[in-house]
Amino acid sequence: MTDSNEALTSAQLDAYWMPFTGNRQFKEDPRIITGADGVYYQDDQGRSIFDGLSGLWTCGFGHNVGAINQAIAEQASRLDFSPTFQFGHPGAFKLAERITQFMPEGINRVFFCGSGSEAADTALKIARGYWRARGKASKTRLIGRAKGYHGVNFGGISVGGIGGNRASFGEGIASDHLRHTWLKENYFTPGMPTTGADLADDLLELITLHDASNIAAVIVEPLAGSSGVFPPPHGYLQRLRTICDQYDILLIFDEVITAFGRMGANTGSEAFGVKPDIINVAKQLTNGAMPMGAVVVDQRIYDCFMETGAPHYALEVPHGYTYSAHPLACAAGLASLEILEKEHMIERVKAIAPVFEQSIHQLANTPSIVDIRNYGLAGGITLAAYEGEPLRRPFEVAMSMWKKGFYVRYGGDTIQLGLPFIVEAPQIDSLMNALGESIGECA
Ligand code: PXG
Ligand code: PLP
Repeated sequence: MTDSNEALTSAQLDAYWMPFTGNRQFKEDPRIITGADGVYYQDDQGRSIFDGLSGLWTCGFGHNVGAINQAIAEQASRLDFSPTFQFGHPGAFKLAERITQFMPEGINRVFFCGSGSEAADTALKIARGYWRARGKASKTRLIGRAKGYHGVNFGGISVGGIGGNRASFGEGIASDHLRHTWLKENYFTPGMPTTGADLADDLLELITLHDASNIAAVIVEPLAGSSGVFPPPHGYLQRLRTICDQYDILLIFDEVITAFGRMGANTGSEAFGVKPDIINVAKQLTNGAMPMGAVVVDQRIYDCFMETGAPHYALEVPHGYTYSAHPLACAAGLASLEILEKEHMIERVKAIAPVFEQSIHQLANTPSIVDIRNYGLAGGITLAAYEGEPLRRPFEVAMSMWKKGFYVRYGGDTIQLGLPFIVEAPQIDSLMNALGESIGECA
């Protein structure tokens, strides 16, 4: 067993370079998760811990979901791996078609990859390739947004807008950034901020600077998740869409967190009423049970690649990953989308989201909270910095929560919540009570 309760040796602790982790602190005081069921984890001390981020925004249906586990096991016994370069297996085609049923009309061609980061770089390459196929090869620059997160690969960090994730790694690819939409006047607004739509006009300034003939695409998260949960201001995404249409720029929605239910809709696109040209998904696609991402494109983009006049046996896109459309991931995806639909997960999110909204905003008067934001089952709390140590308070709060039996995510100056879709009101209550206490302790 890889997850037995036997204590890890220091050689084992030392050997693993943990991702996005303070390795030195962790290894002094390890937090080891050994099991999970429903909305709870078990740790190596036998404690039960409420999962306040659905894994890493992945496990909306809770953990240890029988139908998903079974689908993976059955697939493994039939076909463990199959090449997807020049050959295919049924699950890939079935899942592609199934995904399109959750996408806006016309966004119906699916390129598989292994993660949200791979989805970001894939989408950016497709955008550049599209303009080249259309004879506009100078359209290469990619526009992101401050506070944007598009994973950790070179394309993703170039358009990404979280300083810490870029600054350590030198030159990226040609990009530029819109300002973020976090305005003081909207602090503590439940749901979507009322003002800020005009920030989309930043794109006009970037067009003046770079010229539309040099810009391939704009990529944004419809709701910025990772940097602390920032719902879009009313009208903002509409305005971006209008400008992209006016200047022939592709609009990419990175929906790695927002697709498949968390917004109380199939996608953020549906929740906010704006249709992009490309939608990136990952995480909830397999309920986190297998790594998988996908880039779903408007059919006219796919058709453009098919119609370049190259011989019919030629590759249209020299791009793909060994694990693109891995059979086990496809099986997990098909089982997950079945659950999303048959168990009315989106209706459950819609029903519980108002309880979450009310509950998180009850923390508003807690000292050292600067702002609270929410939409669907995503919430962000910005905490005041200790003098000269902006990152310490969220870390202390999350550690205090862990001791109390709650897993919440901390990053930058925020605490993030991404509740499981199956959460119940009393669980939200206990979570918020504990959070209020923990923030109070770190005042
Ligand atoms: N795009 C978006 C919008 C994401 O949220 C990625 C791309 C990258 O996906 P991968 O699968 O390569 O990690 C993400 C991932 C957090 C948190 O604490 C968020 C993510 C990952 C881990 C933690 O909010 N988002
Ligand atoms: N590096 C080497 C040496 C490889 O042979 C391959 C794939 O064949 C890769 C990287 C890319 O790996 P992946 O397709 O899993 O992204």
